[in-house]
Amino acid sequence: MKNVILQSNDFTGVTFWLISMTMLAATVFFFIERNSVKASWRTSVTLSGLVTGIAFVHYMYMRDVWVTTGTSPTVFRYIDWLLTVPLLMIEFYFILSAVKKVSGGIFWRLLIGTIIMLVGGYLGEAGYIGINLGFIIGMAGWIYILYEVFAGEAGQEAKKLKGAAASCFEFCKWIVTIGWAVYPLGYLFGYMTGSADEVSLNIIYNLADFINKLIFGLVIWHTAKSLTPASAK
Ligand SMILES: *C/C=C(C)/C=C/C=C(C)/C=C/C1=C(C)CCCC1(C)C
Repeated sequence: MKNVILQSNDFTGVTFWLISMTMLAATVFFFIERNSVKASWRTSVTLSGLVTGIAFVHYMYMRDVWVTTGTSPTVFRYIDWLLTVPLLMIEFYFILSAVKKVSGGIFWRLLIGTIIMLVGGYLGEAGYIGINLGFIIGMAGWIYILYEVFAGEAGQEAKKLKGAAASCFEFCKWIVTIGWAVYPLGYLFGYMTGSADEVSLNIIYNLADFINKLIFGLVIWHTAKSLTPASAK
């Protein structure tokens, strides 16, 4: 218990503070803005607000733990992930259904695949099952949902989209491929091989969350806004 207040040279601690504040601001923003977009896009913007709202509360806790103890176990993050990651993933269903009629199967496959990915990772990281088994289950879940948005039914439906909705789906698809790769890499280097230290790991996770939760939400909001005719505002 060396630091009980935030130290000015504690860069990781500063990023915990920055992210918690921006998550709060984003939450307020998304909930106010949801009423200014076309009805078919409101659920998507609401989900974005829920994601940043849950992350905000969770970051406040991780931030305090970090400042007082100088650590923030990755297992803590799973509490946030178990709620926010499924909400992010079902955004693909809501992007599609904002512009066309799509089957509910897409929704369930995205939700279930995401939960398998997270539960596998959690069980592995918390020590309930083997490290490798947890990683394999987690990777299988991730590959399954990537398949769904690239080549599965969701991916096929997305090919029929046009304009802003098409670019939105495309952008979100790459976020869950490249932006999300940080977390399995964290599992690999932080937990399986132990070669990444907690300071760098937490900075990277904090930055990744900023992109994967906040920028992701902003792109959806921006798309919703651009597809809302002036008369409907
Ligand atoms: C806002 C938080 C986000 C977007 C967190 C995403 C987390 C993942 C994509 C985690 C994925 C994992 C694997 C693909 C395999 C190993 C276990 C996980 C859970 C770290």
